[in-house]
Amino acid sequence: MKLSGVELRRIRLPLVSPFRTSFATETEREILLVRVVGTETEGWGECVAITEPLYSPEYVDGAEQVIRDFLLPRLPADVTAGALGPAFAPVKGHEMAKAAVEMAVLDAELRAAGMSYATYLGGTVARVPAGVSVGIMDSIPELLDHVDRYLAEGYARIKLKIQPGWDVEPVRAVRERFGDILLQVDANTAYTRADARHLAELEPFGLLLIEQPLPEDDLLGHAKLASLLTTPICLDESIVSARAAADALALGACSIVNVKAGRVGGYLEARRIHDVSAAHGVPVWCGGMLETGLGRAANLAFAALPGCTLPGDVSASERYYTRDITEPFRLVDGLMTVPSGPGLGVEPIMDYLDELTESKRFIRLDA
Ligand code: OSB
Ligand code: MG
Repeated sequence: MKLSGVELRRIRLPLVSPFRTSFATETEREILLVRVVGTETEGWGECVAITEPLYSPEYVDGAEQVIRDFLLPRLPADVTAGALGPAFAPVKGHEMAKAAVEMAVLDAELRAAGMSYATYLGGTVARVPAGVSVGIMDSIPELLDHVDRYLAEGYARIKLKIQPGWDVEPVRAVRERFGDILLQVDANTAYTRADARHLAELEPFGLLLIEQPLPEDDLLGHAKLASLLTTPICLDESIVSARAAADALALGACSIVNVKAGRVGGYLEARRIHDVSAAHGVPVWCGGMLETGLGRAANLAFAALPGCTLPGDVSASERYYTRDITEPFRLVDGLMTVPSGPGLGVEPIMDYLDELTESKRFIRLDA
């Protein structure tokens, strides 16, 4: 596939309510979109990097610069998504920047071939159950109200964001009020090895998993914690590649993997993590980064893979945005529909996208 150019577009989209984690409170998303333009086809990518480097070292301005200055000059003249791994390998890290370019190239390639993302990745189902990630709140009654509403909407599992001072009591309150629901927690690295005894206080609540309690580079700490607890440890931030996933599994640092294509350099590497986990008999699930309908479409395709045996953070558009940039994804009978059209199977609504756009530049590749 020959590309004539790439558009880098920045949009700003308010969230329906602030999303608070142990590392930040997000009230809006500043999003970098990548549009690749070929002779017969176009493709869209969404970068999951957030405004500040608080979840991982990447951030949206940095990702834009890396794409412009270091990734686009390395695009092969005849490009396929499969060729990007080797082409981008000399650039260390910056998986979110690489993933955004790959997502757009793969979309263009699959649109030209008339194949959906789900078919390409190996999805086996047309609909997937959805979980929802619930931020830290000011009070337990407020949390219970949110969880109540999400359960009424049909979400199949609830994930509570936790941090020191907001962990055992909110989990207890949700368990007591809602009984035997699928419940898990995510600490986004907020604890240390010294908190093992405290984290063990979560054991009586029958959680599906504890996600990323310790710093991302503390695989051994996670392995030690996993040997103390019966609640499974799931890793998110630590899993930056298929090799990191294989190492984490070999070490016993986790027994469940959260896969975010954006965090690992793209959907091809995400697929490899799925495969290596499946080979170990380890369940994976599709994580989320508050994506718009574009990233959501690709995540749903990933969530349709057979190894994704736990509900993912693939919630409906309205959980995040009053108005999404694509036709909204809806939760129907507790399920989200996996797009089946060519490529992502969705497109941005261009008038609305233009209204949200803060900057846009087109980089010609044939010049
Ligand atoms: O750790 O999974 C996370 C959002 C932003 C950054 C990190 C995380 C999250 C979420 C939201 O938990 C998941 C979603 O998109 O619904
Ligand atoms: Mg997480």
